[in-house]
Formats: sequence, structure tokens, C-alpha cells
Amino acid sequence: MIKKSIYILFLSIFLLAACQPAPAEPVDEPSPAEIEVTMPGRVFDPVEVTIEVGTTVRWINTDNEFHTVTAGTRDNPTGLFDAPLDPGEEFSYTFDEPGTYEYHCIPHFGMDGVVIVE
Ligand SMILES: [Cu+2]
Repeated sequence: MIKKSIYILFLSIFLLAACQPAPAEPVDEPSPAEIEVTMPGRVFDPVEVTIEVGTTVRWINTDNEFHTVTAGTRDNPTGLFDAPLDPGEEFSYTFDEPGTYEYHCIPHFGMDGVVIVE
């Protein structure tokens, strides 16, 4: 008799668990776009990227020396961003307005890049 009660108890627990609503499926939202620019030396790679509004650009200093990711040109920095990056460090910026965004590395003349936001 006790055995049967235990059996019914376990069966009930099993049925209760089986009847729980399945966990909601994750909604298939498009993940925020992100693009990577590396620094394999005194150069941004790729030098020019074209992205959609709302895309995040992630710069990764893959070099073994210090670089910066500084908005604007050498002669005319815009102040939008200015990230000093030691080797291995990274910096992300999300572009919310269309436009052409030039940037450069302060210590290295000629180390320039551009982000075109459409
Ligand atoms: Cu540099």
C-alpha cells in the first residue's frame, strides 16, 4: 500500500513537471551589428569601413605598441572619441548618425582610417 502511494506520488510529481509550460523561445531579434577594425601595425585594418546606422565599430589594438583611435583628422580632431589603446586593449563606438567619420592615431603620422555610415 505504501509502495503504491509512493508510486502515485512520484507519478504526480512527474506529470506536474511534464505539464509545466515550455520555457519561452528566445525572440529572434537581430543582434546589434558590430564590425571589427584591428591594428596589425601602424595601420588600421580595414582602413575604410562602410556600415549602417546603429552599427558598433570595435577597434582592437592587435599590435605590440601603443595607438590611439582619435576622431577627426590630424589637423582637425572632432572630439567625438579619443581612445588611447595599449597593446591588447579595445574601444567600441556606435555610430548613430549617417556621415563620413575620419579618424587617426595621434603618435603615428599616416595611420588614418575612415568610417562611412549610411
Ligand atoms: Cu598608431
